[in-house]
Amino acid sequence: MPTNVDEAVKTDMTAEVAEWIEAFDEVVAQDWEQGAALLSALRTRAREAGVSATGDVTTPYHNTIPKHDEVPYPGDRSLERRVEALIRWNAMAMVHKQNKYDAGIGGHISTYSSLATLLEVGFNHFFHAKYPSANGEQPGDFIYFQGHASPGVYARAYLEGRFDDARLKNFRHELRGEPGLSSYPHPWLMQDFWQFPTVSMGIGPLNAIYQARFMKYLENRSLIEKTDRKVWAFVGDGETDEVDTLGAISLGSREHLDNLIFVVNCNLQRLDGPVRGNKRIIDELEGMFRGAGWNVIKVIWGSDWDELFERDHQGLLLKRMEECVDGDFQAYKAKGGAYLRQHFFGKYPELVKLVEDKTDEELGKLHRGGHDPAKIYNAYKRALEHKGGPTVILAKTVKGYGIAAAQARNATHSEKKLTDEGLAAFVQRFDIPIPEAAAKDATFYRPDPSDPAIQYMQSRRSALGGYLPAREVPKSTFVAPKIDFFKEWLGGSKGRAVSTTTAFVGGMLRAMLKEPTIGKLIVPIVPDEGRTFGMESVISQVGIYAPEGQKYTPHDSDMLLKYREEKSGQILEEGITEAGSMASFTAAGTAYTNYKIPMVPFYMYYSMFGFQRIGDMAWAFADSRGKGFLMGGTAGRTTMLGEGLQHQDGHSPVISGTIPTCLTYDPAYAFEMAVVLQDGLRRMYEAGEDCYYYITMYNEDYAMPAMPEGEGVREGILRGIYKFKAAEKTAQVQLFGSGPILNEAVRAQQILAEKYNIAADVWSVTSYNELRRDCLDTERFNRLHPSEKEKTPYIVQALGKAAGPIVAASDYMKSLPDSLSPWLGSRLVSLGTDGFGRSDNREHLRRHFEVDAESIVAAALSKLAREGVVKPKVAEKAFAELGLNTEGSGAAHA
Ligand SMILES: Cc1ncc(C[n+]2csc(CCOP(=O)(O)OP(=O)(O)O)c2C)c(N)n1
Ligand SMILES: [Mg+2]
Repeated sequence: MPTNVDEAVKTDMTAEVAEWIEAFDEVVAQDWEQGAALLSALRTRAREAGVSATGDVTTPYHNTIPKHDEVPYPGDRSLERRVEALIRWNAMAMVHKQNKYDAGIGGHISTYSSLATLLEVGFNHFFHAKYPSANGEQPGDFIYFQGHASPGVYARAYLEGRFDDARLKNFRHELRGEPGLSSYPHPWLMQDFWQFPTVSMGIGPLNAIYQARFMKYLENRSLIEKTDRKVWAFVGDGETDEVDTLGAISLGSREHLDNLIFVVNCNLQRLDGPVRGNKRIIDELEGMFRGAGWNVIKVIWGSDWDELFERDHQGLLLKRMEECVDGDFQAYKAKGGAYLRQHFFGKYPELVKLVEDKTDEELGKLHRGGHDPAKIYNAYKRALEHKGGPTVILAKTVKGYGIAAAQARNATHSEKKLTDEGLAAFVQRFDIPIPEAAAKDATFYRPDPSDPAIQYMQSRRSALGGYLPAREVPKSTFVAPKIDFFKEWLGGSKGRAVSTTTAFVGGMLRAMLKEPTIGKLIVPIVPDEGRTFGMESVISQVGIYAPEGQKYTPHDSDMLLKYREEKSGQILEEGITEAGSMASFTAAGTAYTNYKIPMVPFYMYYSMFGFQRIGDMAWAFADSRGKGFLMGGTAGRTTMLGEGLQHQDGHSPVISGTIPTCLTYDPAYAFEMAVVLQDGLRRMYEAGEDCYYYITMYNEDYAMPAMPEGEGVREGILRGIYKFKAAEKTAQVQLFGSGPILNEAVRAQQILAEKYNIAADVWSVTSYNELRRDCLDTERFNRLHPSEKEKTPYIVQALGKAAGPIVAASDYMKSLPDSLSPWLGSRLVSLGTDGFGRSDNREHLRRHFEVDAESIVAAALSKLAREGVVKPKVAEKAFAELGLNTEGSGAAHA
């Protein structure tokens, strides 16, 4: 029966509302959890009744877990405190000492000082190095550390006996002939230690989300056993400003990643100053994560505040906290207890009274939640127990914790050294048992292994399965398919016009997916571009990974090539996120070490939205020693027609060439691609090389020739060049072509012969980057060994006696062929696609960028004219015949 609100009350709801509030207050006074339940029931009711009531995205500024719900701390608090203090000392000493003797070498003190307890509770109670399983051991938890907290992680490994004093002394000294410690987590530099590069802000959290997702993918595809393993990501509060950090959090709840835990170290500061001086970062993050469906646990206040809260019956303490912004909180920690009393408690006489029994020193030491092991333990435990989605722990900490002169100061991030007094105070503050002289010298301190604190930390680690971080690579048992496996593509397309994309996606990829031994290891990744690459058949072949299966009947269910989503689907269809796709590529491409399964990712994407968009991720992939194939589709500035300036890629191989472990190939034909794929599988997975491939794929259809017979073709493809089509008589000119532009070179060869009686050889350059690397290696050898026989770079060997100018044309910038000019000298004329793209068809685009056959012919004649082989007038006449525009400033400026 609806209750009628009478007319008087309708015009003035004040009394009615007051009654409701009073009733609610009564419930809360009895039991605040009942209050929360009542409110939630009311909300549900309102929703059922169609009343839209906006819900709060933030909860009050106090700990999510009430005191009475806490479990007692299971560890030995005093031994843990001692271990933590020793780690703090050694971490600080490491940075201090290095900067004292090598000014400017850098490092960070304050980040770890805020993070120490958050990590230590994890190391002592949560971070498993292994999980036992029926079939032997399973990999443990994955920890993404805040990169610039690395000194603390090293200091712990030192106490554990994994590093000696000499190693610590080589922090940031990696080039001294003995092992050093890298500035930040770099698997490339410390391959037995670090697993995940994190220091480029945002990359760690993004990769962690996709790592957790990939873990479930492997479980759902029955490739690994399901265990309780977790992905922990320690993130800076300033770091959350990076779009990479928060941009993918909805994936966590969408795919129910309850194996994922973020811990945001909310020390309220970043490098320059406060993260949100005028607001509270914890509120902002709570809103974002709750909105995205995460379980949010706030750890704001330490246990010593509990008693104050209990005595504060009016809720004034919470009210006062909610009046403050982070700039205030920072000042309270920077300025100490007396200031806190005056400015925080001082606002209300009741609060002044509340703390009248405490000294200023005691007030100054009131802990924040992120420095209280009991609060942290309870938060971690809840996070572990939470099912159905990811958890974020927002832990309030103090930057520069315990470093008197630097604590909570804006400049603390950049502090590298302490004064003598600062060192002495540190030793006193954390009770480090070393004499004053050793303190002033920042001498490392590691008690004897029999010391109870060391024994304790060792026993905790052995109970949790060993040390972390640790990176292990099992011996490879992978057997790459032999080249015969690809023979269909070595033989050409028998006149049928196809693109290299179709040859790969519809052909080689599908064949690899069917291959009995490696098929299941292939991970096709695509960011909403599957149809562009003709992946429909692959989708119906192996399905799209969808942890909840397909809950709907797809509209195309009665068709042969249907959209198939399933729990054990193999394709990672990422939606429109190249950064997310790259994170999946990273999880898959490092599975050989992290999960001990050599997964082989093929990430197919729009090449323009590759390196220039996610370049930092591609760099971190290399650092991670990642393996796999980046397949840059719709490649080439003139081959990708129609789409124009933002879509036409003329520079990805230039950028990929900057990554030391990335091998770039620009194949013209299917057989070249097949040779590269086969060798890539062999090198990365069978021979265990830590490298990865970037291969361009084009959408221009043409007949794929068979692989030319003859020795050296395979080697040439892999090393970067081979003669594709020799002239009928001795060539006067050499034409280099790559990708579809090789066809233009072949056509130019014909025009030159038929119209101008000039013989030209045509070479396919599959990789300028590999050729250049070989040149550089050879050049270095020759430079450093002047008395030994000079070595010849491969490009020079391959050219042999081939004479005349070299006209090199590709669908990329001229700097690509130009990179060989030191070894080709004045012979080289580069044609490329410098400048912004345009919307038009290939014919017009290639003419505009001067990479079509006619432009190649003209370049050859022009160079021959300069060399006196043909008359300049002949060249000029040819330009007119070929219809070339010789005026204007060219595509580079257009
Ligand atoms: C992409 C990127 N931009 C800038 C930096 C430089 N940098 C290193 S640490 C830091 C501040 C980090 O603040 P926060 O995330 O709050 O971590 P805290 O040290 O406070 O724990 C900055 C700007 C970086 N490492 N990566
Ligand atoms: Mg911070």
